[in-house]
Amino acid sequence: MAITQSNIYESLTEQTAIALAIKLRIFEEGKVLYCKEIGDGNLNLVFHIYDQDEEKSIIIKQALPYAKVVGKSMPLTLQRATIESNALKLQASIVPDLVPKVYYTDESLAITIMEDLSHLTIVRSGLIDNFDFPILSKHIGEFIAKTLYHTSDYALHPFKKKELVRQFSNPELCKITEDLVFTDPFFNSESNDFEEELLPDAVEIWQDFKLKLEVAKLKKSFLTEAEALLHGDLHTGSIFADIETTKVIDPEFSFYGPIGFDIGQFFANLLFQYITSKEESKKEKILSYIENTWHVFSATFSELWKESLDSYTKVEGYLEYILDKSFKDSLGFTGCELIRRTIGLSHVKDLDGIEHYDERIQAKRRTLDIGSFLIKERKQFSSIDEVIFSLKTFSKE
Ligand code: SR1
Ligand code: MG
Repeated sequence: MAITQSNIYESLTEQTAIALAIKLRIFEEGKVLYCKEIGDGNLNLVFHIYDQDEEKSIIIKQALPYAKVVGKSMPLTLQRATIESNALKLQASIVPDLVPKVYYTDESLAITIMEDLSHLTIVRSGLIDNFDFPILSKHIGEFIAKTLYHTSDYALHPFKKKELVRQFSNPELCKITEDLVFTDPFFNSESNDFEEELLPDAVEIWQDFKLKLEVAKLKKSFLTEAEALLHGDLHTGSIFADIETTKVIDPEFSFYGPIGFDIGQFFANLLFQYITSKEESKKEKILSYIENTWHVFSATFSELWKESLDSYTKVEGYLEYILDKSFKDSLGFTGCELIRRTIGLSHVKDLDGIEHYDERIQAKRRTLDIGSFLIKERKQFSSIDEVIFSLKTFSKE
């Protein structure tokens, strides 16, 4: 992978993206190239470039100096492109089959050129369209367990671990999560965004001091526990998949945080489909994805734990303590993600895509209720089966 610093930053257009691909000789000389900007995320430009015979294609991802979803009033560091490409590179050394290949990066232009995954489906859209992803939970359970274990103090020499903590210091993107996930939705903040009908539900959240105390504890974990290198934004829009392949993309929010965070974000984004689906069989399938993700995560992590050279990992009960803490934390983080995607700044199409207005409001109310419940009651749960049982009971009430 080449990394250069040869250019002055300028945001690309479809034409200049093609010119860059030609300059870098990524395609055979003389081929006619086509390009389309396909970015539908909140922050970046994404160019899909392919040749006339559709034999070769690439993705050029470029960070903008501001958050696309808000505009120039929300400036944002270009350094996130470097964090993202370094995280992809590190993840590739641990789980090469579960991340896209990086071909080239340019820090000054804030670009990463990578494998085109457009033959796969973004999991959020696929789930909304009722696709099956039979291997997804196994792959994500492994992705989380392996990337987190291998970047933690359980696996690394303390000097290496601290060097990585420094390398992946990501204050601006962490601040987005601190505000948008942990703070704004729980207060009457300007950034919040919800339908008028949900105002009484939002006010109930803002006045629920038991809930806010628990969110404060979760935010404290996020702020202070440099346990492992997280993906940092592991929602279903950050995963491409089909029936046999899974690729995790977009780790620009990567930083050292608590193990439960990635798990919680993934659980929450699956739960949107559990909450909005009307079909019993689909609801069961979503719950089975959640259950299996946890089982694969804990089994894989426990297996890797045996390799640890840290003396304390041999002490009876320590692994169980780490797993139990991560499990309870993950339920709390799930709740925060459910609530923020409902009344906070950045929404999801699982909820906003429900065309019938009353149905959408009802789905959002259920999301807020489940979110608050998981945050407040997370410590009661000691197994994923209990959580699944409780979610089923919750839906019937
Ligand atoms: C202003 S950025 C909003 C959200 O988009 C990203 O994908 C993260 O989830 C962030 O919170
Ligand atoms: Mg993203």
